[in-house]
Amino acid sequence: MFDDIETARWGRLNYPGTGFLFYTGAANVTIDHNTLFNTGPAVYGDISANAGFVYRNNISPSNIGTADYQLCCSGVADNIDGIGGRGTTGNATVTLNTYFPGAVFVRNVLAGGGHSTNWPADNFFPSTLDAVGFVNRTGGDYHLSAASPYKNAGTDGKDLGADIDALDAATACAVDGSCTPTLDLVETAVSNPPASAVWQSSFAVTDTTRNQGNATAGSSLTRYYLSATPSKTSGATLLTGARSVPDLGAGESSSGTVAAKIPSIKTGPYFLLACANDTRTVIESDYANNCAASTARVVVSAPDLVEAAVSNPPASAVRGASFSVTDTTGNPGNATAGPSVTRYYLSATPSKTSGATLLTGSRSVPALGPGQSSSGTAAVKIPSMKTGSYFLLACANDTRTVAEGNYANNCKASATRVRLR
Ligand SMILES: [Ca+2]
Ligand SMILES: [Ca+2]
Repeated sequence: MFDDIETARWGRLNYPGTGFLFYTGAANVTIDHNTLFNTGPAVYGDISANAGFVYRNNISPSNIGTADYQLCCSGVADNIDGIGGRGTTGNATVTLNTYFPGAVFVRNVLAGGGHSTNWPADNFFPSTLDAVGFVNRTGGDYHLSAASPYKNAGTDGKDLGADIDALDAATACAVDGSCTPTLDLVETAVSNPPASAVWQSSFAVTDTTRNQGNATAGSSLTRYYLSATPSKTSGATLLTGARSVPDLGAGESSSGTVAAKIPSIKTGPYFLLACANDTRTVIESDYANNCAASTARVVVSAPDLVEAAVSNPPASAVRGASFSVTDTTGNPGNATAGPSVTRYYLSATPSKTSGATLLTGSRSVPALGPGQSSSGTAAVKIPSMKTGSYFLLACANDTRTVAEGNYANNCKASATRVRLR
């Protein structure tokens, strides 16, 4: 919305009262949905070809008699109504093609101008500004009235001219000084998670972030949590996956769907939380309202592979020798564990440390449902290693093909030790 574009108020340079003035090959300029009150040309371009020019859905006076020309180029100095160019005046399409290659010039109201061949097709030429149908032009209300022929007439189906409601909302504070600009992002909706899920699985979350402040908020990040309570506390677990939310004007919302992945957490029921501006890139007046909780909860379950039993090694052995190990791998977790591999070590201590030596030979364990176990015997071979006294360790899921939250309980040591000679 541009008002008071006039020489009396702003002085005069070369192009008095011009709305938009551009020169010298300005490329890809788009002027869309503006309302302007200018005493000179609404738009003026000159000097050289200006490619990619878009002028659409604008309302302005045409100003015959107060300006030399409307949109022209390359030395045209005659008074014309419309778009002119050297040697092309009289044919708007040729002028545009010559001086504004690729131009779009449609759905503009040019009030008070004559409809001539100097204008491209699909523009509007009411006889006066009052014929445009503003709600109260002299009173400064530039909404279009319900009776205006230019209501919903834009290329996008919106009213021609500026979006006065959006403008009022965005400038309320600046214009009347009655309030302090505030930014306040909130979550207005979050989808329910699946009824059940296992560790390391992903599911889709759809949510809506809204700016209920009275100024434009910059871009932000909405993140997701699983939480035992519907409010976010320090115990909430951040999920992998976040949603980028673009700039939001006052009252604007952004909805979207992303995949969120559950990390290894304690099993049990959880609410899904969506939290706006979770990295606090936007400075807000209120952060207490940034999270929304799902109404339903997801029950998170997980496999947990453990070693329940392991046989004793021989009392003594030599390096390079083989022996049999019988062990039991179980799943006391509450979700099915996929196939896994149990491997074996000799270790100076009953717990597995970096000093443990992996033996050649392993055992394939099939998928195990909750509470199930698998026993079996494997032949293992002692590699070249330091002599001494060692425990035999059997370690479930030792290649970590199954995602578990607790890997600390995966190994079991023999009761007796082998003396390695
Ligand atoms: Ca907030
Ligand atoms: Ca485990």
